[in-house]
Amino acid sequence: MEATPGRERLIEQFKADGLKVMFGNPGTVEQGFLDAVDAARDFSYILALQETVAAGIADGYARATGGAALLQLHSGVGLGNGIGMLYQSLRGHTPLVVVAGDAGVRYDAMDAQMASDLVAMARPVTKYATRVTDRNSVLRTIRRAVKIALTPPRGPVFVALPMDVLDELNSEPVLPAAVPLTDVAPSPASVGRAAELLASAERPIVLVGDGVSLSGAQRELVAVAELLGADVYEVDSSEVNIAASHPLRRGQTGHMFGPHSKELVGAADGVLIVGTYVFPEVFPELESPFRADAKVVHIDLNAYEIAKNHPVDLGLAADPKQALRALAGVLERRLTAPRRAAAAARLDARTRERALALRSGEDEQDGTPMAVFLRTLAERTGGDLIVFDEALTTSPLVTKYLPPERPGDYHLTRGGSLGVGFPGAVGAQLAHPDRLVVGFAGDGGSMYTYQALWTAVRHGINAKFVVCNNRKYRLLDDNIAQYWREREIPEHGFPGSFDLSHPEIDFAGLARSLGADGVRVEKPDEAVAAVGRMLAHPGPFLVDVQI
Ligand SMILES: Cc1ncc(C[n+]2csc(CCOP(=O)(O)OP(=O)(O)O)c2C)c(N)n1
Ligand SMILES: [Mg+2]
Repeated sequence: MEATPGRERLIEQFKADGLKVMFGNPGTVEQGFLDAVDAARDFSYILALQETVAAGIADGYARATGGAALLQLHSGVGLGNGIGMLYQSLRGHTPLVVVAGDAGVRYDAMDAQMASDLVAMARPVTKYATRVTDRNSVLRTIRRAVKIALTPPRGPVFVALPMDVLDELNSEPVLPAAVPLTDVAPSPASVGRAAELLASAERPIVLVGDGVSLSGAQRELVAVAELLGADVYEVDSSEVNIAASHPLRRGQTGHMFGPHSKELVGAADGVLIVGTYVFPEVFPELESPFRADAKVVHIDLNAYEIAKNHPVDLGLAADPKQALRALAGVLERRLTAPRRAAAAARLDARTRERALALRSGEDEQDGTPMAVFLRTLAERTGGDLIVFDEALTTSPLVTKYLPPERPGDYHLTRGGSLGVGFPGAVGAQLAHPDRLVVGFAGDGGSMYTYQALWTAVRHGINAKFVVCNNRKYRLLDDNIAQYWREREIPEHGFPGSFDLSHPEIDFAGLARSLGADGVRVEKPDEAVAAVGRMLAHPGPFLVDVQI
């Protein structure tokens, strides 16, 4: 193949891997490459004004497409800015292909301005980090990075691209990366053993995470849960792994407190863990939260997470869809009539409970501006929208009115890094230009990445944004109240650093200054009008809802 400059060939490689959009923020050491990007056909660059924003948009785009996304950062300083967001991509298993320029291999010994060990910086927040130093290993390295990013457990990868290496002629073949298929089923003997361990449980539970949605195993999960009559808890779940309306779905175990999760899972005598890890809390229980005699089966493609902290009786490194389908088949054949009847009774009880809860579902927040806004939005759209949820303490209200039902229609923040909601919505909207996408963020969280609105306007990405404005870091108030209770410290005023009440932030004004439009909602009737304006507005629009 005829040799061409590496900076141009690299773009051909990205395109061969289906990476036709690059999110980023530029710098001088990437200038030659970005020049080539401008000239390239069928390849676009989405400009963000800060690297956290670029990383967040790329993350949202990858989550919404289900594929990889390409992120360009500027040298060590840009990578440094992006690292908090890359951490959440790592925790959430987003396949991001991250590249950054450096001045050139020829300058390595100089330790000059901008020089830094990019690979060492990227390593803790990526699955794989490397630097290309040979002109004829640029494409090979990118292919390897793409393969690693997309192979479960998925995650971000990093490739440093020195300017002099990209300026040289490159004669590598342009070929798509070969990503291995991982739809592997466990052996019949292993599935039989799993069924044996779980079939006799009288209080079975299933703990699920995003490994279920990645393998498209929602239907198989429901089949197994119904056969066992098992409650399903979501653990570290940020996608739709089971429809919100399914009677066996019991919600999330939570990200903060181990004792809370233990309370939920501690009585179970049969535990099936699928596509997640136990447990994701910031303050987990150090002892196993399961009953000593509980039988625990863990299915995941991510073998690292199986029995990571607590022993299991059986671990299956297998694809959740394949494994659950096989397990459902065996349970169908082997469950005795009394066991089936008991499982059906448990499912029945949960179905009745759910119906009752729906009937008495009124709560004191229902008349608030936020509730009216959400109810109106649900009515006007018939629930046909994509929600990117970083509403934090307002999230329960958001999901009450806009329940996560269909895979792909709901993405929850993950990994603990604030500022995911608005960029995430921009990425999801770019992935689905014909859908309505609404990003929800707290007043605190939104301010980490507010510039995402500018990017949306600049590139004609018509996402909508909602600030859940309580003028505080409310989650921190809630958490410190728990800390006081645990230590018997008397309640007192919350730390001043958790307060955002002054000076007041004019979120709608801020949206306008970035080229979007916006409105503030203080009263319930204003909420109804705001939904109308938001839906009618032809571009990015922000609603600041006072809580
Ligand atoms: C990058 C980053 N900085 C700080 C924090 C710590 N933190 C966790 S929750 C939170 C408050 C979020 O406030 P807001 O978005 O307004 O939501 P609310 O809790 O009020 O619902 C903070 C500051 C974090 N998780 N990530
Ligand atoms: Mg807040």
